[in-house]
Amino acid sequence: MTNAADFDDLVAAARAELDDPARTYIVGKETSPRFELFHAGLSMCSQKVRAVLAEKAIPYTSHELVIVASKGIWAEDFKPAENYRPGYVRLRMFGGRQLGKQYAQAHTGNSSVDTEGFDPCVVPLLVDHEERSVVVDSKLICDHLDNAVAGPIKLIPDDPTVRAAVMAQVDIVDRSPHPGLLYGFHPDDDRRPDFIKGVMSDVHDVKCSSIQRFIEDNADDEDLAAAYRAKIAKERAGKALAFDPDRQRMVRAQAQGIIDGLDVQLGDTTGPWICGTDYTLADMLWGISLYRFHWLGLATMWSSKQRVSEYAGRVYKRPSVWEQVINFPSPMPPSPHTADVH
Ligand SMILES: N[C@@H](CCC(=O)N[C@@H](CS)C(=O)NCC(=O)O)C(=O)O
Repeated sequence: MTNAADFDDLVAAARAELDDPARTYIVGKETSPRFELFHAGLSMCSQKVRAVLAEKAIPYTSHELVIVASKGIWAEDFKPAENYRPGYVRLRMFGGRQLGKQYAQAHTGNSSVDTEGFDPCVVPLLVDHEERSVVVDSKLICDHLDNAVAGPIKLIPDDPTVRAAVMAQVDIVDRSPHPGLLYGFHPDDDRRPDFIKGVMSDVHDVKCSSIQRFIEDNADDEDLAAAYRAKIAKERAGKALAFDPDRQRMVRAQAQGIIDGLDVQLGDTTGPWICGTDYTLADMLWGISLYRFHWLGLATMWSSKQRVSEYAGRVYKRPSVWEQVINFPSPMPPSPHTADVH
């Protein structure tokens, strides 16, 4: 698409489908910001982007989406998740063309575009009105924002050696099995907050039936239907992973391996941050990742690792992480496991 009016129409169509105008607001002092973010309070990938925007003091239009079907939790009537609506998915498909990736259809437990492919039905999504572009993956959005706006801090250093070290850590977090842990029913040690266990018991089926309805309602749009069909395949694979005891044990072991690796890396750094004396995107993403593990009851993975424990304390306290993740106004549902984070 090259036509400016078409671009604006595509963005407007995604906006028009959102249920509640109160969940759209401007962050910062500008009346017509360059950036527009479709995101969700509890989404880890959205948390990464919000923290970058906050760290760099970038104004933006914020659309907070409800990414779980309502079923009487968010509203009286059934409402399909807002990230499945056709206008939003078309906007993602437009942004996704730049990735040159197949749609994700399997599920290994992580949601990295690099290893899993492109999911056309998720948040976050960034619109850059100056470049008239749409960026659809949190790692790419963080990079895009860091390059586009100088701001008070450069989160991805220019020096090629340091940059490579930072991006290696970013990739570890990007490929961590957070969805596998959030959605997964561990057979012996399911520590997730009760609210989450309840939501996850039938979430895959609810997602698939919502999407099936959108396929039927948009039968004339084959590209859209193909995107939806891929999402259904991915969610079916996700359900198989969530309820498979052996694979859940493997996902947990993989997470423990990641924490063990972090501990080694912390032993090697000149500190106080993961790649030396400067705070970078790597520290921000580790803060968000460790807090998610913590919230899921998995701070046990570093209970005997003092370095990780102290590092977690440091990265949680960074104002961008504290305000955009831990204390965000529409927060992750409460967890008994984070009572020690204050
Ligand atoms: N690689 C993508 C993954 C995005 C993703 O999986 N988003 C999740 C929340 S963190 C989502 O929107 N899930 C809703 C769904 O699958 O229905 C990114 O980093 O942006």
